Amino acid sequence: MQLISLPVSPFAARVRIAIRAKDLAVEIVPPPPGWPHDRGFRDISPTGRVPVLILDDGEVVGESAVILEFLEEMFPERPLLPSHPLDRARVRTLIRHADLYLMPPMAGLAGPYEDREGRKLVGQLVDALEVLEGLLGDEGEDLTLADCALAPVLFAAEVTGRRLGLDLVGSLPTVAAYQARIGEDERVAAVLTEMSEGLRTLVQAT
Ligand SMILES: N[C@@H](CCC(=O)N[C@@H](CS)C(=O)NCC(=O)O)C(=O)O
Repeated sequence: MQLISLPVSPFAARVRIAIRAKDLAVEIVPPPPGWPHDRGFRDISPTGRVPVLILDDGEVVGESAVILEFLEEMFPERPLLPSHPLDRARVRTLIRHADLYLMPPMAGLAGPYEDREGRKLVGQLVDALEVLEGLLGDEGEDLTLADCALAPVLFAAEVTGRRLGLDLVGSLPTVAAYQARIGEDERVAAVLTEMSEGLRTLVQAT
């Protein structure tokens, strides 16, 4: 299998954590030159987005949350979903929260924006982090798909906050404690290091 991935992408990073956790033989490759508009890449990923998982028979699975579920179903030996349906629902709620409420304002703040729009995006991000503070707290010891998704998102929130001169995570004790705990997992730590190194390379190139 191959994963088309970018080091800094929080969506790709979540899949790389799951790949490490499941100890899968997946080649990590960058998108082709010309990404995201390259026509050949659009044949593989109609939205032009990464990550994309390419199976050995050429079949393609896109959308990071779908890739996580696909890997879980294909390779259940090292589970990243708890056994009880309610616990599974909790995990999926956290991933939905990351995708619907945390990532969109951060994506907006990564690009150019007017002052008023910037204030609105920061407000949305702060609200979403406060909701996360209430959602977290009952996690077990075992790594889950939610941890795979949230660790890169919280890394991105820290980077976003630093750029804006705001301590977005440090003021939320449950989120901060959770971030510190999952950061100690060696599979998570390895991918967060890849994100840091990718970010450094990007900053040097601009
Ligand atoms: N919903 C997608 C989002 C993926 C995404 O937005 N990836 C970004 C990189 S972090 C991308 O490919 N952007 C290219 C573009 O916006 O054209 C997923 O979960 O996989």
